[in-house]
Amino acid sequence: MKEQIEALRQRFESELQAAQNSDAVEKLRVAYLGKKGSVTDLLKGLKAVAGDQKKEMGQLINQLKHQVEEGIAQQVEAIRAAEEERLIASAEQYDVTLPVDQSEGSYHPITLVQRQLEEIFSSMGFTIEDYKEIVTDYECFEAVNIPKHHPARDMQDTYYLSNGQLLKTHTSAAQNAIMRKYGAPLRAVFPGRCFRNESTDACHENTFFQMEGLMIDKDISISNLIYFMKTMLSEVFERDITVRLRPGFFPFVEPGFELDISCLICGGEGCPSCKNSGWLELCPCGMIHPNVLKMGGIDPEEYTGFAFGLGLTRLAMMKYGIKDIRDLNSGNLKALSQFKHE
Ligand code: FA5
Repeated sequence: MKEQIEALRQRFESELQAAQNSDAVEKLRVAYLGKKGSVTDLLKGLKAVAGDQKKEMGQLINQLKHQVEEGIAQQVEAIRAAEEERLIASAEQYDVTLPVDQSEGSYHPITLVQRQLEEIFSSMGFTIEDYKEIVTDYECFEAVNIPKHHPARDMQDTYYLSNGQLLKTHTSAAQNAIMRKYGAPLRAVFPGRCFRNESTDACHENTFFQMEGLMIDKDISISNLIYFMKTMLSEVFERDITVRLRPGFFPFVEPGFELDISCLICGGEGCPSCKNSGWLELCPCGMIHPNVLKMGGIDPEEYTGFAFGLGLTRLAMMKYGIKDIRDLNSGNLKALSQFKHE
């Protein structure tokens, strides 16, 4: 049997040398290690070997088996490396000294409206603030007067991290930190990406942008709120647009309003972009609730203020006539590269 094992080893070595592609190596594997392979046959034949030689023959066959396994693995790797080399050598050669394509890129429409708004609010004395996307339950809800189990939370289901933090559902999540950072008087806007676990349609996305605004000072009233909203909208759209203000409930403002604009896609007739109502909810707002001021470290006896939460993504839709909000996150350059900074 010893000679038989040695003969098989030599045959394997020469056949392995000859196997120069993965199919041939696979055939070899089956021929030696498969159910009916030569090595397997040898192992089966051990039964017939006399007791005193069984151990030695068993060891020799196992050595051969390992040699075959290793040889096959090495050959597979060698073939893969050779194939890679071949591909690299035959790949198209690039000339790194050629000039780059200098055709102009473009800003995302949301970036354009955000920058325009930042300019408008800066000119009215507001600072521009940045804030995190991952926030605590306290920042997103409790600090804006939405305690645990409050029904207002149902409107803002979101994505939770295993440590209890969450992706912010609205830019109002930064109100508390910004009040604490600057105190009163305060004028600030803070744009940001928001996330909600909701089904998407032509005017709802699960990821969208808002711009929050806060103005806090002595004697701030609803007239100030209306003035700033009107100024902002007329500057953004650079034309007359029809707006309506109606009561709206948000636990962090009292009184609260919904500010809608007449849909500019359908001219108010009703279309999928405005859920066929002719109006688009754009900028809820209201007078900051005393509890929210208190939690922000500001004395509500001394100061009052207004807050708004502008839907930046929807504003971009209206300004640029984009019918479906989902186009804005599509990454489709054909659609998105049409918008240049005017
Ligand atoms: C809020 O998020 C409040 N934090 C806004 C606020 C701030 C009110 C300060 C009062 C004072 P609301 O859930 O309605 O409210 O969202 C505000 C705006 O964000 C909406 O009017 C809309 O323009 C935009 N928005 C909300 N959900 C989506 C969505 N899924 N897709 C796109 N835009 C959305």
